[in-house]
Amino acid sequence: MLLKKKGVDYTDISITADNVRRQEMIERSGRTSVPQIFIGETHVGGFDDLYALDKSGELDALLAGDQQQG
Ligand SMILES: N[C@@H](CCC(=O)N[C@@H](CS)C(=O)NCC(=O)O)C(=O)O
Repeated sequence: MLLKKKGVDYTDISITADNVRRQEMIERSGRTSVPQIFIGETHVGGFDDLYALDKSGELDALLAGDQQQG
């Protein structure tokens, strides 16, 4: 909802029935909980981490950087 509110286009990958994607998520994030949020190649973490980044003002900069890279 936070990303939607910001008008960010994102892909939601369900790992519920996909062990390959689940393994990929664990390898890339080092975590097993969901969601694991990535902006470009940057691993943000879960929702708490995303919210903290927004509060500190770093989320907008990260999103802007990702859009510049395409
Ligand atoms: N602090 C995390 C909490 C995430 C969380 O509790 N996820 C639950 C599902 S809603 C989960 O994945 N539990 C299973 C696990 O931790 O492996 C966040 O903000 O994203």
